[in-house]
This record gives sequence, C-alpha cells and structure tokens, in this order.
Amino acid sequence: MAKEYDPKEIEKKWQKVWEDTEIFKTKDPSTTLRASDTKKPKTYVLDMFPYPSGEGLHVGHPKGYIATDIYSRHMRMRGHEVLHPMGWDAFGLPAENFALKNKIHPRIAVEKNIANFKSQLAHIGFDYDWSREINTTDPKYYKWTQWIFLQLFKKGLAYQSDEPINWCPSCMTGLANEDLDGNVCERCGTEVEKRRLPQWVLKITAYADRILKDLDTLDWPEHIKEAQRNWIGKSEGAEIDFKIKDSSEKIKVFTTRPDTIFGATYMVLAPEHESVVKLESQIMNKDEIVRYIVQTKNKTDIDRSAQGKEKTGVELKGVKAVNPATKEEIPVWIADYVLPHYGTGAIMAVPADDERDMEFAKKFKLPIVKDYTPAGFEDFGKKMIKYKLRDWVFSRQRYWGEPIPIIHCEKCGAVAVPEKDLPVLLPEVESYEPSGTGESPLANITDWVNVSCPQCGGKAKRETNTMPQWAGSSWYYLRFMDPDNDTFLVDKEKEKYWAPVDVYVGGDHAVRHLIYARFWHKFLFDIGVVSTIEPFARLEFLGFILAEDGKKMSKRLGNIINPDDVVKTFGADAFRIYEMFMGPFENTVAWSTDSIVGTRRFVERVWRSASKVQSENVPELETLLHQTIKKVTQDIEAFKFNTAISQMMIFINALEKHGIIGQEQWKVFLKLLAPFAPHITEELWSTLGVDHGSIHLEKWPRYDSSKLETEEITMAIQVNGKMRACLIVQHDQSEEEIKILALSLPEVKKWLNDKEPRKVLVVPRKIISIVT
Ligand code: ANZ
Ligand code: ZN
Repeated sequence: MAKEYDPKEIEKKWQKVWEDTEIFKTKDPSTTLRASDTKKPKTYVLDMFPYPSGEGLHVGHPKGYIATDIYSRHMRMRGHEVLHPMGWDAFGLPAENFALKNKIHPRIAVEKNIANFKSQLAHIGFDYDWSREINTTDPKYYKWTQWIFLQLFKKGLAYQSDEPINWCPSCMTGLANEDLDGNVCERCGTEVEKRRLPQWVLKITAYADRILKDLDTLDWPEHIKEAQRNWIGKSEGAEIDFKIKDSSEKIKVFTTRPDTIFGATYMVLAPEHESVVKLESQIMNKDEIVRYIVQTKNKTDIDRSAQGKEKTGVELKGVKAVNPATKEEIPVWIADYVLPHYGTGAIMAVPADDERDMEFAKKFKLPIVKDYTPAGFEDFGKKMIKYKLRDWVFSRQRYWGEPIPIIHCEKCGAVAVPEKDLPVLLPEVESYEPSGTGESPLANITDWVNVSCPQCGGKAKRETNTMPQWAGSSWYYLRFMDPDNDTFLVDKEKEKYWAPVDVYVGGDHAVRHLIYARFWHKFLFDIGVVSTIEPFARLEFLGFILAEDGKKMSKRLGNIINPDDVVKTFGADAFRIYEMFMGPFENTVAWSTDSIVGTRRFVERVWRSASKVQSENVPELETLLHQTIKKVTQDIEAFKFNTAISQMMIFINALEKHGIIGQEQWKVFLKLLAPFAPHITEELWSTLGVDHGSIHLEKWPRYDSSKLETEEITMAIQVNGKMRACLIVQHDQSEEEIKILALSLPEVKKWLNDKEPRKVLVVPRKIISIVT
C-alpha cells in the first residue's frame, strides 16, 4: 500500500456505497411476530433532534451525533438491531423569527435550512437511517400531534383559562414558565410582562407526582434529575384555616412548618387573593389597597420572590384574623412576596422562623414572638402536598405552529375537531407577522376561521392560537419507530419492540423538553398508546464546544467554525476522533485547530500501519490487543470516548515499536476503530482482500481474559489536571523511576515548556499527576 492517505477520495466513496447498499437501514420486527418472539436484541439510540436554523451547523452540534453514531455502530456490531434516526424540530419561534428577519416564508426557510443541515451531516459519515426522517411541520406528522391534544382535551387535561400569563413583548406571544430564563424570554432575551389572555393550558400538574417519583427509575445524570425535582418543587406541609374577626370569612394558609403556628403574629395574602374583594366592606384604606394591587399587576413571580429584594406591602386596615393556636387577634396584610398561584396564596407569617417574614416584620414594625412551645400544633394540621410546577400554558399567538384542533361554537362551546378531519392544516397566508394584539395572525383568515360546528352545525370559529414549539418534540421519538403509519401514531407491536429509547443524547433542555416529553409519555401510557412508563431510559448530557477564543460560538461574534471546512481540511475521520478526544464527553471544551492536527496524524499513522501487516500474529502484541478490546468496549458503553481513543493510540505506538502486526490482530484493531473512524477502516478493510462486505456489519471482537494478565501497566499522565500522555511501566518499577520516565516523555516536555514541575504525584498503577 504505497498510496497516500486521501480522506477526500475515500470518504466520498464509502458514503456513496453505504447509501447505495442501504446497510444502515433499520429492519422492523416482523409485524406478524409478537415483539416478545423477536430474537434479535434492539438498541434505540437517539439524538435530541435539531431545529434547522438558518445559520447551519457549527462544530458544536455534531458532538452528540458523533457519540450516538459510535454507540450505534458499536451496538450493531454487537448483533443488535439498531434504530438511529434523525429528523427536524421545525415549528416554533426560532424558525419563525429567522423567517421574519430574513423576509421569507417560514416553510421555505425551513426547507432550505434542512437541505443545508443534511448536506453538512452527510459529510461527517453518519449511519442514520434517512428513510425514517421526520419533520414536525409535515402535516402527516402534526396530524398526530393534534390527535394527542384531542385526547388530552377529551380527558379534561387540556382546558381553557384566562389567567394572567407571561407575555413576551418582542416575540408578541404568551409563554409558559419553562420558556423563561429567570425573568426574560428564553428566545430573545426580552423581559416578559404579565398579560391576561384567553389560552389553552395542559394539566401537567396532574402528573407532577409521577413525573417526580419515576425519576428514580432513570439512568440519568444526577444534576438533571435534581433540576427536574427543583422545577417540580414538591413541598409537604399543612393547610390551616384562620378565621376573620366579625366575618364569616376564613382564610386558608399553606405552611411547611405547622409547628411554628404559635409564632404566627400576622397574615399575608397575595394582592390577587379573592378574600381581598370579599372583605371589601371591612377594609378602611381601600384606595391604598387598590393602588398596591395595580402596582403588582405587571410584576412577574421571579421579580416578586427575588431574594434580598426590599419588601413592600399594605395592611388591610379594619380586618383582623384570629390565630387558631394562640386565639390572639393578628393583623392581615397584602404583599407581593406572597404569590397567588402557590399553596393557597396566603400565609401565616412567622417572623421568628422565616427570613422573609422577619424582614417584613422589621420593616413594618410587626410583632415578633420568639420562645413559643409548639405543643399541640398537630391539632391544626391537615396534611397537604403542594408543587411549584404550574400547568403548561399551551397557546401561542403566532403563525408557525400546529393549529390547535378546536372549534368554538356559540352554543356548544369548545368542540373537538372530529378525528377524521385531522390534520387541521395550517393555512397559507400572505402576512404571518404576529399581530401583537394577543390574537394570532390566523384570526384574520376569515375563510379558514369560519366553520360550522361539528356538533350542532351552527355558526362557529376555529381556534386561532397555535401550539408551542415543544409540542412536536414531546413525542417524536415514538414516530421514528413507525414514521409512515397513516392509521395510528405508532404501531403497537413496533412500539413494544423499540421502546424505550435506550440512550438519549443532547446538551440542552434539562427541564423544558425533558419534562414535557415525560408528561406526554405518561399520558400516552395511560391511554394505552405506549407500553413503558418512561420514554428515555438513559440520558447522556454533553458538554458544549466553545469557540477557539473560549466564547460561545455565534454568528454575532464571528467565531463560528463550520464542520464542512474542518472536514475539507482534515477529513471526517480525524474530525470525528478529535471531537471525541477533546475531553470527557460531559465537559465543555474550547475548539483547538492545533489539536485536530494531532488526531489527523494519528489517523495517518493508522493508514501507514497497514503496510506492516504480516500473516503471522505477533505474540508481543497479544496482551495489549486484548486489553484494548476490553477498554474500548467498556469505554464506548460508558460514553468515555476519549479514553477509548487513548487506548487505541497506545496500541498504535506499540505496533510501530514492533514494526509488524499479524493480519488477525490488525483486523481486530480495525474493528475497534471502525465506529470512530468509519471511512478509513472500511477502506483498509476492503484492501485486506480476504473478507467481503462492510466492516460495519462485522462482529465486534471479544477479549480473552486469560490474555489480559500482564507485567506491564499503562499509566495516564496529567499535566495540570489534563490528560496529556500515557506511560507503560513494569509492575515492579519504583516511583522514582516512574517519575523520571514520565518527565522525559516528549509529550510531557511540551507541556512543561522548559519549566521545572512544582509537584509530581504518582497514584500507583493509575495516574502520574504533574503540576507546574
Ligand atoms: C410558616 C413558616 C414558618 C413557613 C417557617 C416557612 C418557614 P416551600 O418550601 O417553598 O414550599 N408560603 C406559602 N405559600 C406561599 C406563597 N403563595 N407565596 C410565598 N410564600 C408562601 O415554602 C412553603 C412556605 O413558604 C410556607 O411555610 C409559607 O411559609 C411560605 F419557619 O409558613 B411557611
Ligand atoms: Zn421573546
């Protein structure tokens, strides 16, 4: 093999062969067989599908896709039937805002962007089964998104409300709590306001307890589970009634500390609390109260509950409550630090034990009772559980979303569109700009809006709000199992075979998408559509790739690196290995063009090693080869791709040292590398001349544990906490010798920069840690 390594030529060639031979096409379990009879084990590996933005992919996006690609190729070689699909999350604000800015219809923009994304992905050599591609804006797809909404509606889990909600004045639409980052719109960074709007709301709170409890069944990173627990915010406490003096009114409070009731010296109601109106006749300072209520109106919950914020409030003069434990009369206040939609919207204030109450009491000179005994507080305790989670505000006053399949009839009220009439198509329009009035742009399309009521035949109007961008992504993983089904959203047998997603990979949406999808899944479980209680058994959360300057990649900062350019310069295989070698998968790391030069060199060394193949195996390589099989196999399973790659680098070092390798040994090595560098391994495999067919359909090598025993130990060398090199030592070598060997390695010298190390620490048999 005298030929030079030319990734351009071999990558294009094999991508075409794979496409023509359809080797990555996923087979379904035979529908005549019951799922339980299907012998072949399955693996479903899924990426969080992208929304096709106009900026195209930058090198950060494919990181997760490369990981799932390696994992899926590996599992296929282990004999699994593998589902590894890709699709587009194309409805919603990001796509629509892009279209508005560039003055193109969102549908056209989405089509163009998808074509661009697909060509970028194609250059990287993924094993996606494109025959299963889905697009959430395709009527064949959103027919089922609408169908799920109708089922929620029929079960009373989709309801209408006109409570004040978050409104983004820039995106001109209502938003759910999950759409905010603190106090601003997650999409555009504008501060949100409160606005009263008629809207559809999904009763996610009915599932709060199961969404919380079933987190324990999931193999997910602990920090994501914790973020969900906090978002759900379960509190156990009690509800206690406080009587109002000279009135039949009672005010219920929610407290997590009923034992502190003897220290409750005043009450506070949210300004919105209904009792404020009911007690009107007793209130002596009505003007002041009304002024305060108006002041509160536009404040968001985040504003109101911000820590350290100066407390404000007004006493309801003329109103007294009775503390049921002490029987004492206590004053009643309204203040915005009490939120209307949490607990009962009213609290008993215990300044001695609650910091916020203390601040408030000090400012307004309210009594503070310290040394009380909680004896007998249980008498007032009616046990209660409350959640911070709010129902999901589901209406958007925007064009680019799934129409909500409801018809409003003057006589019958809100009526479901009959299932046979689905999908309700999103009409073509001239102008799709948001109106800003709180009405959707669809409201102006009179011949679409005016319909007859499916129930009574009378005059009626379509719902004109659309669904939020999270709707389509709340169930898409099911559609990949059966993308062309016209009669149901997913065939039951197929679902039984493929569900759940075995590994789900992405780096965003710790709560948003991952909570919505779990909610819909549990609902679909309840109505018999799916067979598992959770959609994603295991989650791998990835760290982002930053630009070379350490900043987030963005068009605005001009620091975007396009994978097309990297592939052109270094080849897809070097690009793939580099992204997996940058550091632990979950770490955020900055891109470095210097370092990708290093992985390209590794790929070239693999290429040159092909000329060292001889027929006889080399006994000296046996132990290391079997260690490498073991390590690479375990590391792929654990998403530790960087250390799998180091191990393969160690193997190539040893191969070069010996100068020869046996053909069978070489084949094993190529198979291990195949998921990482699919093109070069396929090319080298094809030149071996003994086997026909793709290396990617070969059997994954197994290690022989009797061959693992060794006198040699491979130690990792860290410089300032970063893995920089490896060192093979004898098991009986002294620490001093090991230190000298480590410091003499060129890879280490490079990082020392001629400086004396401050500290060299040897963790026997594992790590040599050098600090400069
Ligand atoms: C008396 C008390 C004494 C409280 C004490 C706490 C500590 P979590 O844990 O977040 O659920 N609270 C109840 N409803 C509220 C509302 N709508 N807006 C603001 N605060 C509210 O907090 C529950 C506690 O927060 C409740 O228990 C109540 O104050 C307050 F030493 O009652 B507590
Ligand atoms: Zn916005």
